[in-house]
Amino acid sequence: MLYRLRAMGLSAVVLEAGGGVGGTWYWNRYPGARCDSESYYYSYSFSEELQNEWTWSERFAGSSEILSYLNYVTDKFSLRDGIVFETRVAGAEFDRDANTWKVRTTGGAAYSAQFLITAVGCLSSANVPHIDGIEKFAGDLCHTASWPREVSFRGKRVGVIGTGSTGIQAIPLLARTAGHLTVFQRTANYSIPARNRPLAAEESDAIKADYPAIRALQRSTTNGHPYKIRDQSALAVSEAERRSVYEQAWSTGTLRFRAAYRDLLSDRAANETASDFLRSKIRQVVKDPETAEALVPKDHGFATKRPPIDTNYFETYNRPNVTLVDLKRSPITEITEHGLRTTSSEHELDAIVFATGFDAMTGPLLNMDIRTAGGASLRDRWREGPKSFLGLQVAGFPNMFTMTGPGSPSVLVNMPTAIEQHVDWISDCLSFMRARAYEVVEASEEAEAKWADAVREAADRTLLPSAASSWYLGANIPGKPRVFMPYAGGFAAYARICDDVSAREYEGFRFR
Ligand code: NA7
Repeated sequence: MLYRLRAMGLSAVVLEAGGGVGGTWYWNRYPGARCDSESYYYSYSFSEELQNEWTWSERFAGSSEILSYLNYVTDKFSLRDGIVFETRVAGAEFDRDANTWKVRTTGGAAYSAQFLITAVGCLSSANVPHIDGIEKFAGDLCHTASWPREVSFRGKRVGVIGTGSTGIQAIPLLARTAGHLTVFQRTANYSIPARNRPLAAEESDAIKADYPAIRALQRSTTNGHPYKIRDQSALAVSEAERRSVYEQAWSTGTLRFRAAYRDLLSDRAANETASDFLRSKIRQVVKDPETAEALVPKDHGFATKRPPIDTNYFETYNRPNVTLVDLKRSPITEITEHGLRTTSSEHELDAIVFATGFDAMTGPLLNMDIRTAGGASLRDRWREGPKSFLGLQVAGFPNMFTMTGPGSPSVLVNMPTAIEQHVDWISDCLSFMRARAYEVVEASEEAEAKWADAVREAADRTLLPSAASSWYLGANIPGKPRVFMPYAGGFAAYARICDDVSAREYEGFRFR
């Protein structure tokens, strides 16, 4: 966004809480942190030169390589001097007389700007559960989303709480060095092997040569990935054929498994065929039948929650130094000075790792205490759940754009693709305003209400709202309203809607 604003001749300042660039990849440095989309398209497309000169070393880049890439991008486009690091926003309020946003930071600094563009990420507000006695624990406590720079669990008794994408990436690596690893699992999860491997020079060259087609394909698909979902129902083929398709998808690995059939996320019976296949894989891999059964997800269908990909996750439970505790059977009651207690047992631990996820999508925005003219807060406005027009603007909050905000496809899409589409759209809107000498843009309440219906209807056409414990629904945070937050109508369809809105001179927005 900064690059684009500068290219338009606008001055902009980026306030960044971290001590360096990278966002997610700056904070999430836990062992095994790696992108779940393939590196060559989990990258920017806005500069052909950039995508041709950067070479990824692995099919799935690890966090340190992604961080190097993001630093490289920052320096290549001379963006560092536009970023104020270690600066956290404490509050922002719109001044209707001056048509400016006044922003306060936790360090006491103040900024004013005509536009406030939030680029705070969807998964950046860590969820540390309230567990009785947490303050008494004498060992190391850490959350994967703010991993300490210097920490070693070598030989220690380590407990991990959480088996989402993060836990599933970290657990195999933590198990290699821990004396003993105890995994505390609330909801069993599906996972597909990542099949990560180094990218050979010829493969990278071939990808680079094919970039125009890859990018065009990404922009035409549901999830912003460069492959199409098979246009066939899982129920239209014989069991043997389906099994062979799933075996093939299993050996290819990656999130591409979701593309095996077109109705995996819209038809319960179709979904069940994939879910059953994946359950059978867990039972095959995990040797102890009781552990295997506890690891088999039974309460939700495959990919109705964000599906993780892994390297040796289920295999890790065959190690003698790894134990699974099923919190569905015996929930945590308290943390003690020396460990963790459940309703059925006590576990002595030297370290507890919270892989407990995030207050997704709304958390990072609401933490900033954003208020419109007159003092009404976004928190009050969103008490019943987030509402926005296109996930880009909130009625009553003029000149504020929410990049990858709730109501946009965001987390259902390869993130850089979603981000770049928003950067383009916001830049075009600012150019439109400049050409017409408008100072203020604000989504109308009618447009916002209609979009809220569209977001709900899109989700209801899928099985996504059926996963009761999903963070897409806010279900992981006690007291959070249960509203399906991202737009599930697909990336390409969403981008078309945004383009139509701008082509009709930003219908649904008011300017002055
Ligand atoms: P997730 O996917 O939200 O996973 C968090 C895990 O922590 C999940 O298994 C939760 O169980 C568990 N959890 C959360 N709170 C508790 C409490 N109080 N007690 C026990 N267990 C708990 O976060 P991740 O960081 O793994 O992944 C986030 C996204 O990052 C991922 O989807 C990708 O987009 C990248 P639950 O399932 O809620 O029962």
